[in-house]
Amino acid sequence: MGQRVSQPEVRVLLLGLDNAGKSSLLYKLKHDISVSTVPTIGFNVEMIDARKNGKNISLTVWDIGGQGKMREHWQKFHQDTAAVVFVVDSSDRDRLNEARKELENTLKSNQLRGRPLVLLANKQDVNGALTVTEIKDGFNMRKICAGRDWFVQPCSATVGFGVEEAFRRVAQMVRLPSEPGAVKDNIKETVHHIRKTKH
Ligand code: G3D
Repeated sequence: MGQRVSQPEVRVLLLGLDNAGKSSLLYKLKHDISVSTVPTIGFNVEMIDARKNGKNISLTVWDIGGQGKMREHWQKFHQDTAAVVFVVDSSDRDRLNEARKELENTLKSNQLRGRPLVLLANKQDVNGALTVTEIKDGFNMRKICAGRDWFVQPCSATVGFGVEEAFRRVAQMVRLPSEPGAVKDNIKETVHHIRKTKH
């Protein structure tokens, strides 16, 4: 953790419908490729080491969930977010439209304008799961992601494939705090802010 202090930190928001696999994904990250966690205050956050342009960076991945209490903080989260990872349950054809609407709404946020998006087509280990092409077409990705970088990554949070690749992709796509147009993230300030306003 000490080593990380001088590393650029960027915030990544992990979103998706309930049951899409967000917790499983964070669990996978925590146990396979991340080295520390900041648990407990109503949401999950993991710090992941990544490389960008030959430098070490930290991605702080926030799963703020849909709990009522956290909603008041959403705007703050959006504001400081450098990239969005949206998780889709590729095995749930019935909820594809609901997921698309959720994503579309998220991308309308002014604070997220121009931020890169990685869509995780999760649960690819399930027989009959929607393919990346089906999801791209079903979500009309070219249209809803106009004006931002985006990428669709097939993965399985339980088996483990595709997850590291996705976050490597995120690291490539984000702007670092030192780059023009970047957003600053400060995990300590945010945790402090939430603790202060929680009660
Ligand atoms: P959420 O945090 O987005 O709500 P969870 O989703 O991580 O809780 O996952 C919901 C369910 O989907 C869990 O099953 C979990 O094991 C399963 N799941 C998550 N990712 C995958 C995957 O890649 N493949 C498969 N086959 N299942 C996955 P349970 O049964 O525990 O509810």
